[in-house]
Amino acid sequence: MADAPQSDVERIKNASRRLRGTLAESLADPVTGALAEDDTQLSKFHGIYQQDDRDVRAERQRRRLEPDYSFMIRARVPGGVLSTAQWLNMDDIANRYANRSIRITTRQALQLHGVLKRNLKQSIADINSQMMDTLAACGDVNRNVMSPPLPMRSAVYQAVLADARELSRHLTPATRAYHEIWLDGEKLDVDQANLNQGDISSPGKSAVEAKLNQGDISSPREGEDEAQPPAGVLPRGAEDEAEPIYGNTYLPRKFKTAFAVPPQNDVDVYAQDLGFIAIVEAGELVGYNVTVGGGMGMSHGETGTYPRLADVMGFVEREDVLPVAEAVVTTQRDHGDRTDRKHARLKYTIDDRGLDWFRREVASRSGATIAEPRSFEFTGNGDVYGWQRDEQGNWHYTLFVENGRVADFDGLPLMSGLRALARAHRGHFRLTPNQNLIVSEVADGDKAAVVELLDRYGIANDSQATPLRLHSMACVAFPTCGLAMAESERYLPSLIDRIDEEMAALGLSEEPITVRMTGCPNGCARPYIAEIGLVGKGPGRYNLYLGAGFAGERLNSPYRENIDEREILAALRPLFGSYAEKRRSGERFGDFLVREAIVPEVRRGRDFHTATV
Ligand code: SRM
Ligand code: SF4
Repeated sequence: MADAPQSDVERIKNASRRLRGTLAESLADPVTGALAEDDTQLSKFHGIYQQDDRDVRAERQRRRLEPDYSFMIRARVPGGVLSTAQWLNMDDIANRYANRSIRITTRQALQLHGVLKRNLKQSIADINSQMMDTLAACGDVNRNVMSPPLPMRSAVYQAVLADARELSRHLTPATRAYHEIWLDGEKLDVDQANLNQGDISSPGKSAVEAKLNQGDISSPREGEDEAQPPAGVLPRGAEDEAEPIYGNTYLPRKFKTAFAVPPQNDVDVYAQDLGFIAIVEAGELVGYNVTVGGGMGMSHGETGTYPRLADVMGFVEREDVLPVAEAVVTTQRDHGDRTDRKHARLKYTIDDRGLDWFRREVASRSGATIAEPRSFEFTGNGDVYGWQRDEQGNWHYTLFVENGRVADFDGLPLMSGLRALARAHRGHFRLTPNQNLIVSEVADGDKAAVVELLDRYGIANDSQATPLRLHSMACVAFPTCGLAMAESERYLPSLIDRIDEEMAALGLSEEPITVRMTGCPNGCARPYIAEIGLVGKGPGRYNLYLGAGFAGERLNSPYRENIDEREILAALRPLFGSYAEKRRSGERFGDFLVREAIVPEVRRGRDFHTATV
């Protein structure tokens, strides 16, 4: 491995002059709807993926036409909290330049699909105009930092969100390439604007946030000198372009971070490269248990690749979050495998070198004390739907958005409904890691108006969906994802109809079971920690994985390979039957399958392909 040549992406990064490459020239080239090949790798660091419509790929090939190129844009939303003005802005861009839909992702971010090359620059500039960016939404860097979306214990959630945003800012690449290429050199410090948003748990707005909601981010805050740029907007050329954390070639691979507040593991912290589990004692956030080395991606038939749950590395004080995170990142930067991208994630670095070695390295780089982990317990990894009231008395409504797709569907004007809500609502929107949306910080006096809008548009559909559907997720897959082997977002809803029928026949309709589907083994909907995981193998065919823990604390296990819908239902039917008959009180489906030795208990990624009952 030491002598193996570095992967081609390393060459591209190294030669890119801090992620510039020839992106500007590629954008200006009118002859093709695509970017130059090397630039398709670099554009990811800017939050942009080149794609082509897979539904028409073969037909265009037959007619000797260029593929139907367009771009996916991913906007970062650290902690998933965005202002209603930011939502309205994304809605506007989606309708002007994209495919008239917004995709809420499994990492609390937003995606637009179908943007043509000629509209890319304007779309990115428009996103930034509301102090949101797309930098580092993809690429070999730290991605959108997740934080629990539902702020029930407001003070703790507020503190955790602040830490998540601070870390997001700390790990944002320093290159000016993004601002040069997309914003004509203007440097907007979006992360700082996020930090400036102040106490977002309160329906009373901070000065900056009120301006964001008015769409007026360029006017100074109260008491600020008119001649000075407002906080969050730095003057041109003010920074040094060194990449002190990432260096010239950034990380060997993507890197993901999340903060969790037990008992809800709604961010799926064990699936992250780096996680912070809040430890709350006597109502105070005292620090975090740090987790390292989680990841989902694998390749069919390559047992050297596997999903892995993160290890709990130890407890750190709150003030050590940034140095510890930076040490984790730089250790991976220096020791991650740059020769083989299938072996380049932190999970393999840790499995190859050992957790003890990794802990020592992080402790010595950070100077922090990494103590024994403190105790905590997770009870679930989904969202809590409907109306919830936090400890400050504010209301939050979690809306079910099936597979994260916001559009105006036949009989379900979801996009229009959310637009109307965004115009009327005085708090925030929050995106959940389970692809849903929370209308957040609704004051008592405003609740009736929100209820009226939800009813008028008929979008409060969580009461009509079964718990199974409410605990389901599907990745995007066809027609946009270049890696899809089978349908996912477009197929799971109808498969759930069938599974619902099976469960209803056995009196299981009220059972929440986590079910997640992806169109390929990369694992974008985190299928290997679902009680029922379905992973695309080929058109209409899936591998079936069973038996993960309901709180995302245990992996599932391969159960059937390469099966179609009829075979999926045939495999599940008898298992539901014995679950209905033999389950213990309160026993979850995944736990039942493990107790009955139908599938093995799998906690270590290395055992994923080989464990037996
Ligand atoms: Fe993902 C690649 C969509 C969350 C693991 N993912 C892709 C790409 C960009 C395909 C590509 O490389 O060409 C997909 C674009 C599809 C499209 O048309 O939009 C894509 N991933 C998504 C999203 C939109 C799925 C969704 O339905 O929400 C999620 C965006 C999250 C975000 O806002 O940043 C998304 N991807 C995930 C997750 C879940 C998570 O992060 O918690 C995972 C598993 C966790 C992990 O990283 O291990 C995930 N995506 C991958 C992988 C496999 C990585 C690996 O280690 O092997 C790839 C492929 C790759 O990187 O080579 C991938
Ligand atoms: Fe595409 Fe595979 Fe991710 Fe689904 S899991 S979005 S098919 S890369």
